[in-house]
Amino acid sequence: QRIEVKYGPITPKNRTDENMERFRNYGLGQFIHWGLYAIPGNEWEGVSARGGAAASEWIRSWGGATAPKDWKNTYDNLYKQFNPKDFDAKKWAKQAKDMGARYMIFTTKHHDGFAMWPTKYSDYNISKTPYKKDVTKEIVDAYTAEGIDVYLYFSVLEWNNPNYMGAEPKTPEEKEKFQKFLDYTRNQLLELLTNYPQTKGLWFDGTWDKSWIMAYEFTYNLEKELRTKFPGIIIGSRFRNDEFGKRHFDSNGDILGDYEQGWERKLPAEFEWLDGNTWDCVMTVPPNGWGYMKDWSGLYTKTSDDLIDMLMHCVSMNGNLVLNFGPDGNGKMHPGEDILAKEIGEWMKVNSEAVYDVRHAGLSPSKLGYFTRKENNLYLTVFNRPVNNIVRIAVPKKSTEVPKTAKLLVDSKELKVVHSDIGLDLDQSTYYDVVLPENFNAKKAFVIKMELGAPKTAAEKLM
Ligand code: H79
Repeated sequence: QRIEVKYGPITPKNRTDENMERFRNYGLGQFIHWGLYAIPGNEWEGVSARGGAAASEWIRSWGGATAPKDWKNTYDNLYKQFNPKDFDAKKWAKQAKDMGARYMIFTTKHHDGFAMWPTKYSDYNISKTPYKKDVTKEIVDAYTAEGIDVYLYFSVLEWNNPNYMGAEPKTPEEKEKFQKFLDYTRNQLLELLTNYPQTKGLWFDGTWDKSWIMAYEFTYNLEKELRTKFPGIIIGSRFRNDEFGKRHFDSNGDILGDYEQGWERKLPAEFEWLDGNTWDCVMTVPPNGWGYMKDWSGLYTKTSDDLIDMLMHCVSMNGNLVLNFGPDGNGKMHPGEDILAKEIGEWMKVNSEAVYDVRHAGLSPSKLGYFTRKENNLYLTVFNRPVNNIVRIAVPKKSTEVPKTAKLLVDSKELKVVHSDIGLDLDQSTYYDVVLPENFNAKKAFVIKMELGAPKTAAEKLM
């Protein structure tokens, strides 16, 4: 039973315009968390502040055992040291391109409130650093030149803004202050989209406080204004809530915005959970650190195998994987990130056909890996190679399309496909066996590309 929602969705659940189709086709993206937190890199005076237990970009909030007494003040003055001598946006963009990323998200302003662009609306911005130059512009231009679509990350909440409060503003003074903060937020967003017209969309964060939740009328109008002034802009579900305080989805369960932003360091176990919504998953390399961490020792950092598995998990369910990088205070990626970018890029060079422009295949999940589909091509990215090197594909008995041919993306050699109707009536399936080459011994996940066609032999026909 639906209820009346006044501040519900502004755009339809699944926009079909070109921008949204592009979003659904990206497959792989890159997140970049870069800000003042890159300078400490999760440490104070060379001592790891809190190991891997807390996110490095939150160091201003949690301080840690080795923090100086007045660490918040120390932090708020870090901008005087921001002078990234190794920063080369073109190098980052080239690396992202070689990795296979088709979009990127850049932290224009994280919770510390520091603007990585020369905003007119606050002095706490990049132009006041020794570096002075507009890093956001350098990044937007360099990535756009590589053909990588740019999205801007924007934290609404700010830890050190005197006009910001987390609680609901109650007194007239509080209301006036918070209204100033709302106007400031609006100004900054309009400024960003005006300064960087190549921007394809916004990735919002820090919108969970009561003050913002209660500003539903303001945020509703702001979303409308952004869409009117910047047609085609893509806005995630973390931006706002309805008048009943429901975030991401309104009180009727309808998505607020163009893509679901709930998949932060987590993945849906089942396709059905997504309810047909567009989505992306943003993922860290360390367990939970988005900004630069000098010291990765003692932490499990994801391998390229882990990340490729997550990538295929996402795209097999119509989502994108956005892999986070946290460059250091000088503008260099972590050496571990350089290695991952290279390994993923090498894998993508061979296998990106199974990643780009694909959709959920509609088959039962395979224990061997992930299915993706594009037109009449079915891809199985195999992570669990069968001991007998026979890859068994289950197809519904009533299916009007079955695998006709198969090859490996790695060498394009034709593989034998055998209809093996083993007589097991497990789930109304019949089976097709793809026979891998003798002594096949891949050390990485590999992709089998199958062409689908109508079943033709008697045995293949409906039973
Ligand atoms: O930028 C990265 C993180 O710093 C940021 N999002 C990614 C992309 C992030 N900020 N916070 N979090 C992630 C998790 C926040 C959790 C909490 Fe809360 C905020 C716990 C209490 C306040 C939100 C509101 C979750 C529970 C209540």
